[in-house]
Amino acid sequence: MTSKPSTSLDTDHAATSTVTTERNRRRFLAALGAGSAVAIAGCLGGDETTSDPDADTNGTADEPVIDSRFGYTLLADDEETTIDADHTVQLVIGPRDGSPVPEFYFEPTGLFVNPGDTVEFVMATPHHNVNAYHPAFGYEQRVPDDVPAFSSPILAEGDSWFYTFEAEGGYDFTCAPHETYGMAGRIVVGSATGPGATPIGEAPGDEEARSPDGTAGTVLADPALEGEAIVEAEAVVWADLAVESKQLLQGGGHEA
Ligand SMILES: [Cu+2]
Repeated sequence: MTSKPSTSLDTDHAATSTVTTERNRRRFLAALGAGSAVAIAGCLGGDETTSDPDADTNGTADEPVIDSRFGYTLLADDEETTIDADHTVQLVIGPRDGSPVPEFYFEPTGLFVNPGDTVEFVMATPHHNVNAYHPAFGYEQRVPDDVPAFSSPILAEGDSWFYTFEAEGGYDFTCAPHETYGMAGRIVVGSATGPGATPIGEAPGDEEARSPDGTAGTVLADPALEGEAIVEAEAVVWADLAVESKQLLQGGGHEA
């Protein structure tokens, strides 16, 4: 009925905060999991069977799984996880002659791998992703049949994303934030076959399927990135592509 003085309200608020903090602490302890609880119980009770390997939850049991849809993201500050990759591709931002708009590219831009090989995509610069040209994303199909619509998150400098290329054939992919600037690449797995080996704009897809957009389309159409050329060279670097293939078609800076 009577209004409380403000100091009382403050005290109530402080008490509520304390309760909330305590609840969060309990949730945190619960989140540590059964393995930790066993370890703590072992300490308190003098249990001598603490050598049970199942009680050790400190990461050693968690083998990284490279998902066929989401790959595996390894953040730069994760110093405990290591994954063996067969190949490395850098995601790069570099200067562009005669334009303030930089070049965005995969290095190497074309790569040959064997079926089952794992590729580490290294964020040499920030704010990129790896994004398949897949019908589920609204594109013409430029990956082998039955390959999931794989993509990485948009990542920060120093992060890595791992993907294992299982099915044989050509795989085209882009960096979604920088597609129109020409950031696209091609990996040939085993042989230059399948939908990804067809010319740009001629791969399977419904009427509304988009082809690689902007400069990504001209980059992927560069003769140096033809499937057989990649098989021959094993790696095609950005400098191997013609200057005309890299010219900006959208996003400014293009001069006829
Ligand atoms: Cu990018």
